[in-house]
Amino acid sequence: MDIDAVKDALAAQAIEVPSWAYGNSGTRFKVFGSPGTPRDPFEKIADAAQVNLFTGAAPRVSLHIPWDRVDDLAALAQYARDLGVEIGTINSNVFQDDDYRLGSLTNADAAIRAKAVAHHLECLDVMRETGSRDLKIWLPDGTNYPGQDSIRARQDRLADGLAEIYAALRPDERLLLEYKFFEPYFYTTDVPDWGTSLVHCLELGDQAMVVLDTGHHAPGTNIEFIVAQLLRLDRLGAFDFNSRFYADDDLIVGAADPFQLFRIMHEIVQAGALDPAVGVNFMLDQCHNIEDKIPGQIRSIMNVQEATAKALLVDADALADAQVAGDVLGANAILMDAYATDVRPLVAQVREEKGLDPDPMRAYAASGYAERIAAERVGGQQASWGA
Ligand code: PSV
Ligand code: MN
Ligand code: MN
Repeated sequence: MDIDAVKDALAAQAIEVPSWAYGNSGTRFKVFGSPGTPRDPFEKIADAAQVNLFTGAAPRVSLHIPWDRVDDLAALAQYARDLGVEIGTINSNVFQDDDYRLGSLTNADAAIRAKAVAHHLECLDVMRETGSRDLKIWLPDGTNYPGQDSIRARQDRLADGLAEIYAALRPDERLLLEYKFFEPYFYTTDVPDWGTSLVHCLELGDQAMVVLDTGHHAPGTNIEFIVAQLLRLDRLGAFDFNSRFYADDDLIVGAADPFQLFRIMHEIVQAGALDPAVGVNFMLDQCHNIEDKIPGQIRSIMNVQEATAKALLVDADALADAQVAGDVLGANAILMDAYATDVRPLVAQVREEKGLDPDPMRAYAASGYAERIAAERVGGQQASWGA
């Protein structure tokens, strides 16, 4: 085992954080406020920059439009750079406008479809003003009742709308299409699974990639299989990492099922897809309803790092030999040995070698930042958690 190579891979790992994780969020039952909550997108970026400051592994922040729309986007991007981070993926939002009650790109009304396309073109403008490469599309579109609309016609409208958006991409830009099996509609969803997303991406072209949100599958789904398949086809554009126990829970990644996260990262490592050149953008898509948000994000980054470290420790040669030899239990033991390794000292050492505190949770708590923002910021913004 080349431990230096493992450490180099860990030191280079980057995980993008979502601006909306720093706002207050909740369920339809209650949104709990928290002291120091950001009042505008600049303050969300400032909080995200703290996560990068203490982990050294969160150099980009995803924006959600229109939640993060500001008059001077170039100033927002510059502000981010001044704090040591960059603007990452731009997420469109067609889930909070009354016009989209019966769908956005899939709506039977051509005027509403055109409005949804125009919103995505506006997001492309945001990308160009902020230096972002990726447009991430998650559509709430679906139906509640059998017969409500034609399943097939909606797919055709979707294909047309996506093609219009795709045609506006520059050669270095990507369209990332996220799927989710249900909610906010409960009978059909227009992009419910990776197969549907992939079919549309294949039709669009090489710049269209699938987004895998770990919370968007039915219980028991083998997510690492999907990862392996999409990597094989060069169509895994990004992850939205989070944890689910029941549905789209958006809990801290690695909290519910750290073994699943390890299995996912094992597929990534095996495919060499930690390398940014492969094009997989590792993002968090989480909200912190009852826990403190910045520590919640720091813990999330640490969980991804630990799962990655374990995946990097898998003895790939021995595993391949055992697999070829048909050594069922031997192969399984090699994987489980890596998973059972306590990698926390190794990850802490990587941090120290980067000049960081080995314990980012403790270092952040000791920094006084939480107390400072609680005193300075009054009337924090409520993240619009509509999906
Ligand atoms: C939808 O549930 C989703 O996962 C999409 O990524 C949205 O952009 C995000 O949540 C925020 O609502
Ligand atoms: Mn998501
Ligand atoms: Mn979601």
